[in-house]
Amino acid sequence: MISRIDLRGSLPADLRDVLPRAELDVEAALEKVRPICEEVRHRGAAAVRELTARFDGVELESARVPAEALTRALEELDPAVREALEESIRRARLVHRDQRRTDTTTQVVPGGTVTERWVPVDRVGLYVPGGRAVYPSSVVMNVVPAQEAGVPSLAVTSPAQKEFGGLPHPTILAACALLGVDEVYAVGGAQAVAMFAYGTEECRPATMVTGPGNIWVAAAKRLLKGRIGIDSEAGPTEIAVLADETADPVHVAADLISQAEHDVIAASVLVTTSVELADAVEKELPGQVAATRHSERITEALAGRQSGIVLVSNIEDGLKVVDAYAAEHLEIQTADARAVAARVRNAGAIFVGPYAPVSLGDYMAGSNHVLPTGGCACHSSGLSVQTFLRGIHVVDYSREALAGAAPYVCALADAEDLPAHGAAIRARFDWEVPA
Ligand code: HSO
Ligand code: ZN
Repeated sequence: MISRIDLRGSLPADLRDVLPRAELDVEAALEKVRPICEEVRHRGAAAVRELTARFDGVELESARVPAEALTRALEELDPAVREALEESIRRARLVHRDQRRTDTTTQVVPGGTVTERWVPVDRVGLYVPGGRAVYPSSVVMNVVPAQEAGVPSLAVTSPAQKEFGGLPHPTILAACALLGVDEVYAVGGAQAVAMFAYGTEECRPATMVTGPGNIWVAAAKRLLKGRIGIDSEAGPTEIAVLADETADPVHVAADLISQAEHDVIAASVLVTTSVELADAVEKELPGQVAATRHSERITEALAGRQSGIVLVSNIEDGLKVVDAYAAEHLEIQTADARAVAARVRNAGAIFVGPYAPVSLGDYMAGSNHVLPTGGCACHSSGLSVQTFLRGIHVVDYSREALAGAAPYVCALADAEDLPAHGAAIRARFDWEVPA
């Protein structure tokens, strides 16, 4: 059901070559996505309507979800789901509020200061997947950091669903209503990213688009990046578990299965020092998989080349392996899990010990679940308030402070053969500053 890679003994020079990982060919998708984006760019709302009819089988009168639909979705929301969403929002707000930045002013010389001023982007388009993946929790994870960052204008888009009269899934609409988001569109795929990038008659262009999506969304983000700001190109979800003989195989198996449930190309990787644990998890998997609703999808994900059990000689090597893998989610289920977790350098989010499964983080830990995938955790972070802020340097120098810097500026400008740079300084002092 799940393959094994034995790395006991010496580790290979480039671990990434031997570790399981999905190949997602975003480059190939670019060619398909390019004409779609061009259509939206040149023909706006009409193109969005046609593309939605073509790809989602829905004839939209307008891409904008009417206010009544949002109100109705909230009224009809199951009270237990409403309570859970409210609690998820409350916890996420606590964490994200603490991420706000305060401006800092550094006095470089007397009369010369540099202030870093944190300013939110003007307008954000948040993408929430639809289809098989209906994630009202992702509405929370996108909207809360943008709101806490102080983004003044915020729109959500999610694919039109035939079975819901051409609107996005009602729980997604209800989550928007709970969060106070009233600008919602029933548009998915590459055309949604293009709609935010170029704007249409119905939707003003956004400064930034964030949120997970399928390969078409990832390709459109890659194509339009620059025209519009993006977060990461989210790929299929991943869980890695670093475990020793103290881990409970029932929990480990359940956690591997939980993320395999997302997609046939989702990745579940166990890195362990214990052959006994590996055996016990392997024994545990089939029963748990058979008992769960999406067993077919999960079986395919676990059997895929992106999933596997990796055996290592010791925790040191285990740490090297998980750092090389740079998982979106990393669980540490070892003795002294906190100490081991503190040594991890590459992961989107780390879940420490037996009572912090990834599912907790998906919904209710307060942490964000939009995280870097595909190894991007070695250079990127998940969504946070910081994603939506820019740090603007404000330079404020007095005449005297500039005079003190002038000879240095002139010397460096000359060294770079850019004399006009030096002249711009000298112009302020006439002959006072020697050439
Ligand atoms: N594990 C997914 C997020 C999610 N899980 C949404 C359930 N719903 C990617 O972090
Ligand atoms: Zn999940």
